[in-house]
Amino acid sequence: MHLPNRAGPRTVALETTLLLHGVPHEAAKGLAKDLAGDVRAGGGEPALIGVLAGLPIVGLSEAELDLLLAASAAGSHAVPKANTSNLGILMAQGSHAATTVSTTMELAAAAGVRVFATGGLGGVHQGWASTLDISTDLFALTRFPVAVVASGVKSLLDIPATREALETLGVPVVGFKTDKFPAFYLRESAAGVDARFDDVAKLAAFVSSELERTGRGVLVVNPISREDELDCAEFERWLLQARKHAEDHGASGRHVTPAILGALHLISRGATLRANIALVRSNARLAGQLRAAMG
Ligand code: PSU
Ligand code: MN
Repeated sequence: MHLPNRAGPRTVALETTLLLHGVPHEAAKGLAKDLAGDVRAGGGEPALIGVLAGLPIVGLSEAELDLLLAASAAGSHAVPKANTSNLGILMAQGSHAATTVSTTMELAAAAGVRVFATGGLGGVHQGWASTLDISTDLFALTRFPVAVVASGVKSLLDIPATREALETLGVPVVGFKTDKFPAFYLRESAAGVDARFDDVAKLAAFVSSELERTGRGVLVVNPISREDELDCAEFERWLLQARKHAEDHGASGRHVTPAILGALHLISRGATLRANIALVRSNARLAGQLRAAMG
C-alpha cells in the first residue's frame, strides 16, 4: 500500500491512540498541539496518523482530529484502538480508528515516513503466561522500517520479559544518553540497551543506515527527565491499586492498557498523567532532532 504523506519533508509520525485512549479527553487536544510544536522545535514536521471513516490518513488536519475527538467523547468505543490485526477490518467497515504504535508504524511506512515519536511501547503484560497478552507493537518493529522514539515500555508491563522478547525478535534497541532500558515513568529498569548514543548526528547516521539495511524497525529509547520522573515506591503502590481497579472492571485484551493508565491518572491525582505528558513531549522533540539530522 502506498499512502500520501500530507506533511512533506522531515516528517515525524505521531499516533492517535495515545491521544484518544491514553490521556483524559480534556487533555488530548492541547497535547496534540504541544507534540506538534515539540516536533517542529526539534526540526521535524509532525504528521498525526489515524483512520477517519475507513480512510487511513498520514497528517490529520486539526478539523479531522476534532472529528475524532468529538466521536470519542460521544462513546469510548466510537474510535476503536487499531493494531495490525483489526486495522484492515475497521477500514473495510468505514469505521474511525485510533492507531497504536503497531498501526502508526504500518501507515507511516506506507507513506515513506521513517521516524515516529510516542510515549511507551506496548509489550509483554504481567501474568503473560496465563493470558499471553503480548502487544503487537513488538512484532511491528520486525516488519516496518520506522525508528520509534519511546521511553521504553510502560511500567505496568513485565519489563524483563518485554526486553527479552525484543531481543528474541531481533529488534535493535538503542539508548539516547542511557545504558539502561527506561521504564516509562522511571528513568531506568534493570534491563540494558544494545548500544548507547550521546550524539543526535551519530544516532541519525546509525538509524538511517540500519533502516535502509534491514527494512525493519529500530527502537530508540529516551528516558523521562530527572525532574519529571516518579518516585519508584510510590509508583509501585499506585500500580497495585490501578491493576486491581482494571481487574475489578473486567478489562481484558485491548482495554487493559487504557484501563490501567486511566486508573493510574486518577489514583495518583494526575501525577502519572503529568509524567506521561512530559516524557512523550521530550520524545517528540528528540524525534524532530533525529529526523532533521537524518537529512
Ligand atoms: N504511549 C503512551 N500512552 C499510550 C500508548 C503509548 O504514552 O496510550 C499506546 C500506544 O498506542 C501503544 C498502546 O501501541 O498504548 C499499547 O497498547 P496494547 O498494550 O493494547 O498493545
Ligand atoms: Mn494487548
